[in-house]
Amino acid sequence: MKDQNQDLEKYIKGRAKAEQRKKLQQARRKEKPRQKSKQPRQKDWRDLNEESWDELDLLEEERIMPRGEQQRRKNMEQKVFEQQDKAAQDQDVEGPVLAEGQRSGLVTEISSGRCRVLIDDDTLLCDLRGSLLVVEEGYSNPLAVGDEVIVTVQDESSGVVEAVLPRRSALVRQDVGERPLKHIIAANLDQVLIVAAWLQPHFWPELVDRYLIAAERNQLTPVLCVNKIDLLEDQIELETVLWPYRQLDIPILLTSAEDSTGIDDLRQALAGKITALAGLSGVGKSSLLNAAYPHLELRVGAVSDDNLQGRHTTTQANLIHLNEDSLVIDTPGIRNFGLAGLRRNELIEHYPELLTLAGACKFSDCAHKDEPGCAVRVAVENGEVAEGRFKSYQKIYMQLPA
Ligand SMILES: Nc1nc2c(ncn2[C@@H]2O[C@H](COP(=O)(O)OP(=O)(O)O)[C@@H](O)[C@H]2O)c(=O)[nH]1
Ligand SMILES: [Mg+2]
Ligand SMILES: [Zn+2]
Repeated sequence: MKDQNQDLEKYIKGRAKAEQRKKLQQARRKEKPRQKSKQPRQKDWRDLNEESWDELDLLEEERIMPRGEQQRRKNMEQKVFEQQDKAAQDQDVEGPVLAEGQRSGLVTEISSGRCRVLIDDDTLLCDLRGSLLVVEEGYSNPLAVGDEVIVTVQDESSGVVEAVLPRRSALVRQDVGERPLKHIIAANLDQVLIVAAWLQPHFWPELVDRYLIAAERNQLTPVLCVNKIDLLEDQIELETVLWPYRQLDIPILLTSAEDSTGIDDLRQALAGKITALAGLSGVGKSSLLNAAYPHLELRVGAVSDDNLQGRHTTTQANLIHLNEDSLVIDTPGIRNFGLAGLRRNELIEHYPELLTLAGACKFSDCAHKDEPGCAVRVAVENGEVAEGRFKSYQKIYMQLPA
């Protein structure tokens, strides 16, 4: 009973925060009444944007909430509190409790219409309540791996998911289709562990940068892990590749699953967190987790295909329990969704070292290719900016819509 109460307590705290937020917003609105009658000029639009960014910065929680989550949260609140009231009446006890026969748990796997939910030490195969299957505002899927859910338990191995508890964060990709829907890859993540190999396969800066952008766009902390460091021959070569990332203050782990270099650091980086794993097949993700947590016995040299949907689910997230309070979510599809919705002119915001230079370019719309007076190119030629970063910027730029 205690765990369930904790979930609801968390929920109530969330509601209190939402209240606070609303009050703050109302107060701000009073302070700056809208001038509806006036035709908006370009500048007014800009002011409005700036103001809303301001607000987002102030309200950390809001910032990490995906679009549409607010409405979902409202609906959820209603459901949970109705449930709570009913349960409290039925059982005549104080404080919030789940309804009879309901438990809360963690979604560990998903396939269309069904999922696995971990409740204490049991995994239940669950159907989704019909009302959940209705496409939610802005989302193409009702729940994701990492979601905390309320389940009506049917027997020791099955149940029905009734509701999804509010998410702390979500890794989302834009769905291709007529409507601008978002697909939730995984929920409640804290960070992204970007795993690259030094060799076999060769370190690939463009892919690392793509993952960094994906992390940033989802408000997740990145950690860069360079594995197979046992294959390194030239330390200077490594540091040349890594210095732009060190300058960006991205935590970097140098590891080897082969000789156990950096495995303690890795364990420490993962402790108490829910971490999304990103990295090419073969860089050593499974080997690293095995080295850090030998009980896992993950298959090495295998593409993760042993889930509910079989081998076709290359974009399906997969949840791995490291220990009591540390989880990893393997997200094979991350390479493809990180940049969805990003436009060319927004890309440079993800390259802070280039962004600070761009202001000094001769032309304000400089694409930093071969324009005269390009400050970015000059800085690259002078070695002030890492060439690898500039190259990846150019490559990704060309792949983005204008
Ligand atoms: N030399 C070396 N090989 C490694 C290391 N880590 C993994 N490998 C090898 O790389 C291959 C792929 O490893 P795996 O863990 O399956 O990669 P994953 O696809 O990212 O999960 C296997 O043959 C491993 O033995 C390492 O640190 N050093
Ligand atoms: Mg693997
Ligand atoms: Zn330029």
